[in-house]
Amino acid sequence: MKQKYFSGTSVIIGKPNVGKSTIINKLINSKISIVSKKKHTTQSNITGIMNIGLQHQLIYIDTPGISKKYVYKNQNKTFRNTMALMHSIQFIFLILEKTSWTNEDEYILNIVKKYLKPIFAIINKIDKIKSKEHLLPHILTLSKKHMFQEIIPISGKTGENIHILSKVIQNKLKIVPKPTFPFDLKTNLDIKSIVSEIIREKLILYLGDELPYSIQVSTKNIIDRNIKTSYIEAVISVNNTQHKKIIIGCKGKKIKLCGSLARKALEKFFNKSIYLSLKVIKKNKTL
Ligand SMILES: Nc1nc2c(ncn2[C@@H]2O[C@H](COP(=O)(O)OP(=O)(O)O)[C@@H](O)[C@H]2O)c(=O)[nH]1
Ligand SMILES: [Mg+2]
Repeated sequence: MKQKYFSGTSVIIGKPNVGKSTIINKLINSKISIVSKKKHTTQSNITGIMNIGLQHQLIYIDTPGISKKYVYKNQNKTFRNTMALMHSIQFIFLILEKTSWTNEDEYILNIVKKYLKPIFAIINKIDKIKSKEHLLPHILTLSKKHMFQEIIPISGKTGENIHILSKVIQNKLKIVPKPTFPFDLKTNLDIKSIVSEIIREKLILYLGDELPYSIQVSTKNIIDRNIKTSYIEAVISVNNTQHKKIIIGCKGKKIKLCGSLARKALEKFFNKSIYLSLKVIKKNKTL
């Protein structure tokens, strides 16, 4: 008899900073998407894969936050990319923050409900809700906004209730003739992209609001020197000399510190010693 597979893709959407990336990392138990206090950290759609046994594959897509002002300008490529996904996914996880429901949430709901896919309202950051008795009336209010499949309170940070997200879709998966991704993958990102994202996260963390949004990190080489050590070479591209100065800092102090934070995070990720070489260049200039 032919082997059957079950698969389903959920897109994780919401305003910036509601915890979308934290949730995908927790779901697949691996850091594939950048988390930060700064808005608009996630720049592209990132796929996380959760395999259950050898037949069930739950695919999650983390997306950049949707912001009314960017959509209005209609020049937002990331928004268009997210919307392009809507036809091929099965479930929508609309991430909301604590007991709030804002105009932006309403706006996002109105956009995504047009795709007629089941929408789950996910109330994130419940660890920050002081009086839990506010939760129930909020759930009631939400249930009047839309026929949500379910309304689920969770904490991406502590992991509370996170398993419910996979449970609710597990018996709604569709039968597919072959797995969408190989069963040993956790993400479709290649290893160089993951390394670049880890470095970008540390730059955001350390440079905060000073950091220009336009920077790009690109990992050029990952060379295994031996089983215990790898050499990684990455390039940070910036738009102009001013941005370059910001990142390098006085006597190279900033880039050194960011490099050291990134190296530690990479050592944790690879579980080996890392020698990290970071270069800052102006865009369109080859090395
Ligand atoms: N207390 C708390 N903080 C959270 C939770 N989820 C995310 N955060 C924090 O919220 C901020 C934004 O998270 P992030 O995942 O980058 O949000 P995104 O922009 O929606 O992807 C970060 O500082 C996270 O640590 C949560 O469940 N509880
Ligand atoms: Mg994010």
